[in-house]
Amino acid sequence: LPEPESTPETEMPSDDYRPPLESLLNLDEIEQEATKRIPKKAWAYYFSASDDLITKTFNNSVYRDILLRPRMLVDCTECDLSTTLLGNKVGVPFFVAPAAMARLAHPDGEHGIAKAAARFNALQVISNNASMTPEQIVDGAPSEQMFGWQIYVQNQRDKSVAMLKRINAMKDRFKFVCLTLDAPVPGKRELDEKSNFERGNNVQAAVTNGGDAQRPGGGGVGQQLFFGTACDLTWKTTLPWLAQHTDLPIVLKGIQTHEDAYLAAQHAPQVKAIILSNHGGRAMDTAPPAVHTLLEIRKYCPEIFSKIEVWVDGGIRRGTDVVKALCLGAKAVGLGRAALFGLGAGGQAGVERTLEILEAETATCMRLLGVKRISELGPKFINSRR
Ligand code: FMN
Repeated sequence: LPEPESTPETEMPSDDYRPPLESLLNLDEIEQEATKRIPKKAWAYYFSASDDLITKTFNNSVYRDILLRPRMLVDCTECDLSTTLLGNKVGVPFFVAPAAMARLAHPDGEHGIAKAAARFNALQVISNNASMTPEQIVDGAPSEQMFGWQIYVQNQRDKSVAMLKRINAMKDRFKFVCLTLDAPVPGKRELDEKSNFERGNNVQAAVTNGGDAQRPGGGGVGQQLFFGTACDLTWKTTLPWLAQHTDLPIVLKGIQTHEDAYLAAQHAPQVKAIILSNHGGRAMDTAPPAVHTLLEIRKYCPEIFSKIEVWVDGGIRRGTDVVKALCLGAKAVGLGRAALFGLGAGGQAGVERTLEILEAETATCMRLLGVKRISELGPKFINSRR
């Protein structure tokens, strides 16, 4: 036998070996690469979820139990992933969900995510607690690129009103305000606590958007990253208050039951969409994955699909996950950690790689199903026995 050219030892990559981004083939590999590259505290902040991570784990596994029904002998030469969200054309049916403090992963931060999203004409929802100002993030974005701005209503309402004014002034860029409902108090994220990620230190340095980064008192259990979010929001008072301070359509994020989805739809047309979300398992542990809420809505109040758009997020890792959610009635799916880990793996280029993989996987899935356009997706492609 010929001698091997090198021994296995000499082929072992060194600790600081950086594989080319193209060699990372799926979102899990990108997360693994980011895990090696980003500071431990940033990793703990991104990775962590509440209590026993039951909801987070379920988010990540739930799509595996849904099976697809591919049809044969359908011409799939063409495959168009574009769709519309709130009447705006986007290139792909997935969007970047609001996630705080992207600069902890990489100096490109949310602006790097925006530039990556532009390549795919993907919607980006900017967090209330972003690590760059909304003006910095959208700076230089192509005019057709769609942004939304996410708000946590602050105890000091004047701070929220001031931010809403700033967003209103950029109405040409921001197509909606997204009110997050599912985290009036933070979940108990023990991994995050363990990492000694001190409030008022990294957080203050990272948050530059005028959000209320500091909340005196509290601390301890799950409190490290509490941003002064108000706990006294109600269906009766909060939506009229918000409508008073923004001209933009409202999207409600964090809906987890068909009852609340129904209530949200009662506020159409001001409320134009809901995001079924459990905050990536970071709020209430043992809350349902979004796809369960989607199924509840299909069963108990399917009429709301014609009144408002229903978006989902949580645990999207594969193109097949995207397609399954769309088949069950979601208009779009959001990426939380996937975008952050993409950034951690390689800055803007890492996010581009993440979106490129998901775009290619989604197209492959559609072609294998026998579908050319997003509008053709529906429950007939889902195996109802599961
Ligand atoms: N949701 C918000 O509405 N506002 C936030 O500021 C926010 N920050 C987040 C920060 C991190 C590190 C993570 C992981 C999630 C955050 N989320 C926030 C929740 C995401 O918008 C989204 O609902 C969730 O991450 C989706 O789950 P996935 O991470 O499995 O994709």
